[in-house]
Amino acid sequence: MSLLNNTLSTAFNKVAENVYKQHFIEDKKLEEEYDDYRKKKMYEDILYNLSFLEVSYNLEEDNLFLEYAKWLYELMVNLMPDLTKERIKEHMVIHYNLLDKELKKVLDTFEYKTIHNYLKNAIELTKNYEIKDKPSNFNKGKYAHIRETYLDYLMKEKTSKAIEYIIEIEKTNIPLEDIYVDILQEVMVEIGERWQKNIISVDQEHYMTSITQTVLSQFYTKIFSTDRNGLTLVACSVGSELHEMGARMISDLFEYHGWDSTYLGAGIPKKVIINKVKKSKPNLIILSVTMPQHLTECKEIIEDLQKLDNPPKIAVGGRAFKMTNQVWKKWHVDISTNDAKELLNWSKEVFNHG
Ligand code: B12
Repeated sequence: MSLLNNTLSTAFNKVAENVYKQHFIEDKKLEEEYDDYRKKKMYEDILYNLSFLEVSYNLEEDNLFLEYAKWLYELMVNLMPDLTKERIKEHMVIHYNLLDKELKKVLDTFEYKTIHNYLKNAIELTKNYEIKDKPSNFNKGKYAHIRETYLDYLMKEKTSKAIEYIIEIEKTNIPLEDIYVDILQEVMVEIGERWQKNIISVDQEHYMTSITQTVLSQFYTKIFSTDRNGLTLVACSVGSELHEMGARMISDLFEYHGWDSTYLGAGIPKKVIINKVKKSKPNLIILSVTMPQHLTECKEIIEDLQKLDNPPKIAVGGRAFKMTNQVWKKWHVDISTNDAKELLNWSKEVFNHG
């Protein structure tokens, strides 16, 4: 009874095609409102929505689809300022109803019942949803000014000033852990918010990400010059996930605390991860997931890791887990934390290192 292995995955394209075509038939105004670019995005979004339905179903995490429905509605409102919020709600309700109709044709009764409920709840939520500002740490606390100054340099594309600024800040005795987690990570979250609100464009977001990665590499001499503690870890992002800064930050900070880290980045096939663990026998494996669609693969990797003789301690985390109802507690993992600092604290207790 897995959507991933059976019906939905193989039927994705057909369902998406039918939903797309039907939407233009049922909602005549759409043709005037959507240019070619919007039409292309609409088709991509249908596939995306299906993948979120699938992972919610596979992991029995109904809240995941609702969180996604909120995010999608907000994104559409921001991307299409020429349309009213009520009109966008109409788009979404028609879309969810069409998904329901098409999925009824391809799913078995049990699958459809669950999916129907997800879509019904998403329709209810969308109809009543009001966009509110999300709680953010960006402008709060002792590092607010540093975050704002750094992001301001990035907004103005003052590359060398941005990099030098963080290098100088580090010399003022702010712990490296705080620079990573409380400053740079928070700035990245704010960058994501600004992208979603259509305040910054995709190229700006890519540029800011790339500069922040350059900033991280400025600390390598410091990170790699600490005493070793004899512990090893392997870290990576799961599946076709492209978000890899979280796993990298964790690797860097553990390296700084004496671990030998092997950071594999993103796009690593499941088999390669398992073979690497078999070969290197690390004390800890870090699996990072940002986009919820990759949670199913993460679960599969964990199942395969558990089959090994003497598996390493397994840690999972990343934004995707924060969207679930602590799904990791149903899996055989040792820990999940919100950020790298919390994971370090856990590891100090479990592995007894300084
Ligand atoms: C940079 C970025 C990108 C870059 C990533 C580049 C790179 N080299 O990593 C690029 C441009 C590739 C990208 C692409 C996309 N992105 Co993006 N991206 C971001 C952004 C702005 C920052 C991510 C980041 O680096 N954060 C900093 C790191 C350090 O934080 P972190 O990953 O959360 O990690 C910390 C903790 O979570 C934790 N942690 C992480 N891993 C682990 C593991 C363990 C074991 C533990 C214990 C803890 C842990 O510790 C870490 C350190 O403290 C986020 C915004 C956000 N809120 O995260 C959007 C965001 C994640 N992206 C988003 C989207 C939609 C996309 C795209 C779909 C856009 C598109 N239409 O193409 C694609 C999808 C690509 C894919 N297939 O994966 C959305 C996701 C929304 C959703 N519905 O889930 C976000 C939230 C933006 C937004 N506000 O809407 N993105």
